[in-house]
Amino acid sequence: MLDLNLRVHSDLHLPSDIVTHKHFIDGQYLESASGDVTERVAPSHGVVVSRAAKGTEAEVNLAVAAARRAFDNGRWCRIAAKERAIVLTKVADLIEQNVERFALIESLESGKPISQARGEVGGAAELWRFAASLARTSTGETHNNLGDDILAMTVKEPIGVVSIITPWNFPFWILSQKLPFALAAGCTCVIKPSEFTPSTTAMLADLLVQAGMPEGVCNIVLGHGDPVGALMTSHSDVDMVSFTGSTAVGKKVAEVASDTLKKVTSELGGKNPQVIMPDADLDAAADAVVFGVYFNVGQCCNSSSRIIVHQDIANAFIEKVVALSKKVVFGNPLHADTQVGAIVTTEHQQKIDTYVQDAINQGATVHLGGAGMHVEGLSNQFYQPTVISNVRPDMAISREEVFGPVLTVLTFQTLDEAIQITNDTEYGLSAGIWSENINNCLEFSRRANAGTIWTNTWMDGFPEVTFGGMKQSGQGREIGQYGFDEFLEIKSMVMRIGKTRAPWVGDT
Ligand code: TXE
Repeated sequence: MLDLNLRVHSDLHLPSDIVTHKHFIDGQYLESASGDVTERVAPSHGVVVSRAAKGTEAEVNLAVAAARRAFDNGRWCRIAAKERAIVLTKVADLIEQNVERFALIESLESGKPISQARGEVGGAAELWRFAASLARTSTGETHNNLGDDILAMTVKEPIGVVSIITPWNFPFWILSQKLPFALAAGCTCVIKPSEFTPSTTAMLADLLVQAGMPEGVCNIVLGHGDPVGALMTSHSDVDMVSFTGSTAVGKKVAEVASDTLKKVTSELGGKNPQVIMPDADLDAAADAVVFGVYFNVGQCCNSSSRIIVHQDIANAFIEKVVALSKKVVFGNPLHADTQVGAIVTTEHQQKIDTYVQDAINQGATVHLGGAGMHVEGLSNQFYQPTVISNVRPDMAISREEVFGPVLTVLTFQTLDEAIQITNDTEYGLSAGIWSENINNCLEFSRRANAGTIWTNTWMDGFPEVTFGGMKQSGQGREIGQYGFDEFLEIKSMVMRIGKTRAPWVGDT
């Protein structure tokens, strides 16, 4: 058995009741017409923790019709932005009042540590507040230089009905990267959480009602990608799809949506590198590498699963990373100290292990871990912190999104080479560099093909700073001003001042 820092006991009790959820459509809570439900078993504890209505096309049609009506009658998009901001700010306050309740079920459904779940739910309130501020400060442009008799302006209008489809890895956080921004813009929404983590999205419905959100503005349909997500993507009454998930499904969403030419924004996978230069603060870099790969058990689009380290310091750096990995607290998500919890499903755990075993069979060196693990009194759905070197850039483990606590180490000799390896991927979500030399940092930041570049840090994020991917990591941006603008259409208004327009049809 590995020498790991494990926690097996809970600080919190499992809830005595299974939480149940209905769809939320046009202000009403509805069972599925079929009566079907989906149960979620906590990956860490192996017991059923929630039971959610399992939607069909019937519920999607009702939800889209409600969102369409609520948009077209202007009950949300034509009120003053100040009024929308007041509702969004109230939702933020209510989220903060409900952190504990939301965090417990989020932790149980996803397997993430309770401390992290509290941070994500509480932190999401700031996204709602920031979106509220953008609602009030949105402006367009005027053109006052087109001639004495012309005044033109561009105004921004909400795009319409938005389908929001979210994954299981950060259920409430990712929802909050999208929904408040869409609502701030004046859009109405149909939301589908992952079938693995429906609870916090479903529980938001109550908070929306308490905050005074008009009926039909936000509709929540629970269920699977097929048929719920698929119809939310193809429906002709939907104007935009905002999707976070796998690159494979993201491509499908873009393809299906193209039939009606609806707008798609997507936040997909990543294979994110951190480059470690020999002059870096190696202790700080090692800590960030460990954080980058084990946070959320590596089930994170921003996971820094590829370390590109200078050859001269590679062995010493790997030793530091392995030593720190053994200190990270793995185990029971309901223990206050736990930093790394369970893997979302057994199928996903198998997928992670296949990447690792294939790499070993192809000659990779395992410095730590390399297998699933059982945590005493809990389940088998945990994976050992794993550090692997001697991988080639062409191996699947170096190129594909493993989405587990698995670090691969590649080496380089020059900054040019490090940048070439960084960009040798289909993905382009994030990248980082560690160096005390500002020129190295700036050159890397300009030449790395990724939506976010971190310098001497990893995964620092702010509601103000936009986020999204290049290449196959997605389309469009989330959060920040750019993320808000995705939910707006631009309209040009051109006006003659006085009757100065010469007639097109002459007298002859
Ligand atoms: O994602 P899916 P999965 C990556 C990661 C992971 C892999 C698979 O590599 O191992 O994806 O995860 C809905 N039309 N990421 O299978 O299937 C689905 O119900 C419309 C990266 O869970 O993409 C869920 O709500 N929607 C990622 C959402 O899409 C469909 C986060 C995501 O599920 C659909 C998660 C369809 N045809 C996984 N099929 C990130 N960017 O962080 C499914 N869905």
